[in-house]
Parts: sequence; structure tokens; C-alpha cells
Amino acid sequence: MNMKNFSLEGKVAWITGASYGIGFAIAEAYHVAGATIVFNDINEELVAKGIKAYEEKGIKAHGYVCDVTNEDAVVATVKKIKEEVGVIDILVNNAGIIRRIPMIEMSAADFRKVIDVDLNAPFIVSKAVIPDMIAKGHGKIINICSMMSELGRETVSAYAAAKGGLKMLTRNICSEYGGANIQCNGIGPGYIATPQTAPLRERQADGSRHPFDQFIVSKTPAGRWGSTEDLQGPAVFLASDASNFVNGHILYVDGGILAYIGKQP
Ligand code: NAP
Ligand code: GCO
Repeated sequence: MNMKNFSLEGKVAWITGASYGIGFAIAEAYHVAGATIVFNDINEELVAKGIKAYEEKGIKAHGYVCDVTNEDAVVATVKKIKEEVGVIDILVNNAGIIRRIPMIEMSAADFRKVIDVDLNAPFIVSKAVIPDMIAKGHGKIINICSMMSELGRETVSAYAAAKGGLKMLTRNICSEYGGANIQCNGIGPGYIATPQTAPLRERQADGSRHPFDQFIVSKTPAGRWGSTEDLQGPAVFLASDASNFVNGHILYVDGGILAYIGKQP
């Protein structure tokens, strides 16, 4: 076995919505593994902020303003990346949002917005990059799924529907394009400490830990929230030649939470 199989040398990796959070951590790891980093955000200010954050880590990242739900913008961005950086070898569909609202109180507009970013956008971006991957003879697509690709919970109906759909989109891209040497897999993070989950970890007025924080720690065999660094190794593996025979798989990086029924109260 040659450890060079884990290298991303010479590869162009686009991690969507990677100005911070999980996407940023994955981009950092891809840089260390040798890839050229491309990311996007929804406006110039956030892209500039992202470029500065990458520079502070010694990474010369290529940033683009692109709302991943806008197909014309995505197609134009793929064309610009191809002209300015190179053909995309690795796509990480990371951009995502969540709206925590009880279903019967959620507007159809809010439901559609979550589906648009978390499910329609991975379709749009994957559709835009796959033709060049086919022409090049290889490609890696990694969809950032979720434990909610498998489980539901109160207030996250739109998010769970989107992430469940993203699991099946992952399997369908595998089915349709595996023959073109494109591997499409998912990463299912558990509960990770990022801005997206900050409301679930906020200290209470009396200084005690958020009840949900305590709940997740008790439900996770690892006994802790995940960090974005916990996702870096799995993300490099799925982007590298080491995973060329892994396709349509959702790799859960969750500290064991999905395997565990929970401690008797
Ligand atoms: P985050 O901190 O909220 O970051 C989300 C990123 O997506 C931000 O950079 C955001 O940019 C970008 N984004 C949102 N809508 C976009 C759009 N329409 N076009 C372009 N960029 C857009 O989230 P995170 O915790 O890092 O999560 C990243 C991914 O992991 C998401 O898909 C999330 O569902 C998934 N995930 C997270 C966890 C967790 O526990 N944190 C667990 C499982 C899965 P703006 O700031 O400009 O909106
Ligand atoms: C929530 C959380 C989760 C995590 C993640 C778990 O409100 O339950 O935001 O959805 O973000 O998706 O895998």
C-alpha cells in the first residue's frame, strides 16, 4: 500500500460555503494534502473575509462570490474556476443552512429555502462539475450529509428531509457516474461545534450548560461534541485515490452516536 494514495497533490478542490466552519476545516486539510483550494460565499465581503482567514493559515485560496442555489451563477463560477484555476477534481457540497422551527409553525417558504440550499444546490453544483470530471476521466464528489440523513428530531423537518434526500442523491450520482470513474460519497458529521450549532451549546442564564448540550454529550459514546478537525481525515480519505473503490457510501463521523441507544436514566 502506497501512502501517496492519500495525497491530493495537483488536484483542484472546490469546497462550497467554506469561509468558516466545517468547510474551512476540510479546505485546510486538503491544502495540507496538496490540493489547490477554491471556495465561495454569497457576497464579496464574506469572500474577502474568507481569503484573509485562509491567508492567516498560509493558504492561498481562490474565492468566488456565488450563491449555490443560483444555477446560472454556479455555471458561470465553474467556467471561471476552469479558466483561472483549473478543472475541478474534487467537489465538496458543504454549504448548508438549518431552520429550527416546529413543522406546523414553519412556513412553506422557510421549508423551501432549506431544501434549496441543502438539497437543490448540491444537485446544481454537481450537475455543473460532472461533465468536466467525465472528460478528465476521474472525479470526487463529497456531500456533507448529517445524522439527520438517518434520524429526525423536533423542529428540523426541512433539514432532515433535505439531508435524507442528499444521502439518496449521493447514491444516485454513484449509480449514474461510477462508470466514469467518479466516486460520490457522503460525510455524515455528528454534532460538531460550529456557528451552526452554537444556539444548541449556549450557556444558560444561570451559567449552566444548555440542556441540549448535556443531552448530546450523554448520547455520544465519545462523550463530547465533535470538532471540525475530527472531519479532516475522513474528508481527505474520500477525496483521495485511497477511496477509489468506495462509492455511494455515507461515512458517519459522529463519535458513535448513531450506534448507541443511550444510557438508562
Ligand atoms: P455554518 O457554520 O453555518 O457554515 C455554513 C456555510 O455555508 C457558511 O459559509 C455559509 O455562508 C454557507 N452558505 C449558506 N448558504 C449558502 C448559499 N446559498 N451559497 C453559498 N454559501 C452558502 O455550518 P457548518 O456547521 O460549518 O456546516 C457545514 C455543513 O455541514 C452544512 O451542510 C451542515 O448542514 C453540515 N453539518 C453540520 C453539522 C454540525 O453539527 N455543525 C453536523 C452535520 C452536518 P454564509 O455565512 O454566507 O451564509
Ligand atoms: C440540530 C443540529 C443538527 C446538526 C447535524 C447533526 O439542530 O439537530 O443542527 O442538525 O447540525 O446535522 O448531524
